[in-house]
Amino acid sequence: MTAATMSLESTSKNQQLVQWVEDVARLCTPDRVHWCDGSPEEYEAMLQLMVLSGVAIRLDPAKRRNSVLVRSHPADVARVEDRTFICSRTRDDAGPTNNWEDPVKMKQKLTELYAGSMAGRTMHVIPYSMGVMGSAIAKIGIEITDSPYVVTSMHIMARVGSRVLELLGENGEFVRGLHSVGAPLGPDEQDSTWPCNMGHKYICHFPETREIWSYGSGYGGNALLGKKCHALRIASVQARDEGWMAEHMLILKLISPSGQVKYMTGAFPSACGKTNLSMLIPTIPGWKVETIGDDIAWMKFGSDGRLHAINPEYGFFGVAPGTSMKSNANAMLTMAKNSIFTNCAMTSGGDIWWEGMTEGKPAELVDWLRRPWTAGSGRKAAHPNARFTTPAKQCPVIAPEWEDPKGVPIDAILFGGRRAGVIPLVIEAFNWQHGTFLGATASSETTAAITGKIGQLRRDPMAMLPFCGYHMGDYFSHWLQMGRLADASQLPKIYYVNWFRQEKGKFLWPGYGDNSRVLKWIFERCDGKVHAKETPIGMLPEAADLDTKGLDIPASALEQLLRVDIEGWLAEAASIREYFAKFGDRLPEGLQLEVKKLDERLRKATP
Ligand code: O2Y
Ligand code: MN
Repeated sequence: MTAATMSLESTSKNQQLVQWVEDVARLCTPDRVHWCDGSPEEYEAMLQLMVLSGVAIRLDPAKRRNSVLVRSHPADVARVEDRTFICSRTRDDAGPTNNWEDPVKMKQKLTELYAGSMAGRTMHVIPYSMGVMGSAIAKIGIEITDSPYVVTSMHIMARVGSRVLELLGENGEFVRGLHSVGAPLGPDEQDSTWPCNMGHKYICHFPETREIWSYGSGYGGNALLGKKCHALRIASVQARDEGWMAEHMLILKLISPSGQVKYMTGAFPSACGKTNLSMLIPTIPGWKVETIGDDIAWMKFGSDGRLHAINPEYGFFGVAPGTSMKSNANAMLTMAKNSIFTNCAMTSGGDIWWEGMTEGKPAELVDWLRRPWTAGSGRKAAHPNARFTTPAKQCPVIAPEWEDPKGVPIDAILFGGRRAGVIPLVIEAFNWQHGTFLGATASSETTAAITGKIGQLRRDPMAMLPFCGYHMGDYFSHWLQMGRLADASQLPKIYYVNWFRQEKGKFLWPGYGDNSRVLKWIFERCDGKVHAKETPIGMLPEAADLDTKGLDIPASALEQLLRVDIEGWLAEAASIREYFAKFGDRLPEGLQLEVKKLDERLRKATP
């Protein structure tokens, strides 16, 4: 297939879809409409278009087969939280943690922007399934976009193509995603290498009608609408309404030396190493991790009464800088072929490079801004949010059951954040309500990458702060409600972990593969095989029960990592109370009770 032979006729029997596509084409006035079939030929045709227009550059196939490097506009390099809106009918339904705009007003404004916005371009219609096609947990979406980069990225990140339309049939439901880079072309106008709109960027969600309208950005989470927009913001609303959970969580499978298996999900704020944890190589002999997903989990109760999780995605869209054979060998091996690299540097040998990939730096590169770069320049060669987009099935440790339509039964849910003080290495929740409380209070000290400010405490409940499509107080209630739906003994146990504890500016815990030592303790707790001590903040390991064999860690560091700092926790409880006040009367009673009980337990323990 070449760009000239792309399918221009609708292949759908779904009249609502056909009508919507016609309406959008009338509004956006593209030169042609292309219905994506999801074939390898289509992927190649799109890559070729990107290469010819200067958006993409092919990497040396001897080094990285069938892979390209794409460089974006310097003003379009990441998700834009301040331009992301939840346009629910009322402001209150979006809640205090989301930007809100009236849906009618927002649609008026965006309709004006979309008018003629695809002139000179092709409008691609991408049918996609989040989750294995036909799974009872999966959902269908259609993304309309004028960006070939989005088409190729969606090929990797979701299950795309004609089969989705067959599954949709005449009356199937789907999430409608409309995306335009907002850069129409005049008849003789030359395209830029990364079209986007400098003046207007909007990433809008209409939760009641399950619609996404994105305008002005061609980058990542702003443009690949199946991911954050659909699989988290819209899906969180669908999940609330239908009694399941859409979470910002990795899914991993931990295998013991005797071959026993536990499945765990983990919610960590962006840039806390979720991808690394999901494909970790344990340092404890005989233990193995396999990957199910690195970013999003959809969870639903199965007929066995247990919570089952699927990874709705088909690929990984990971942060490149810092990824290396040392920090995440499995990710490096996954992206050895068939991958798209965005905003990485390029070597003289036609491969990619980023900070932290190798011990030393190459002497010369072309940086992500296409400028010559030398090791002594003092500049970063790759953008800090440079990304790899790579098929999950290429991961050497992908679990064989990662595409099981039933999902995998979850034994433990992990929450975490990046905290230098107070929060111990691991806490086990007393029960589901207490676990929900731990998740709701999750926090990180900010790195420059998140807010531009360093060391400020940012609460990121369940790592969903940028991704919850409705009022966060109602989201907490939904968590508590899910707990009530199941027999307590069938529910996953809940943990809070903190790999980032420091003393005098030095990390106390080695992290990376050694995090498997904490996972092992959790595994054994799930089987009731290891003791935990009851403390005011939750159940904690005895130092002797953490497997530290072969680890050079002083007893004092371990003691510090597992200590309950009563004074610090009293301050933490006060800060949580202040944070919770933000949710007003939408904060569920169960969470109010948990902060009160925490405070009481701490005061009782005060010497
Ligand atoms: O900046 C972007 O558009 C990417 S954001 C992202 C991508 C993959 C996984 N997680 C995230 C995130 O921000 O949580
Ligand atoms: Mn994420």
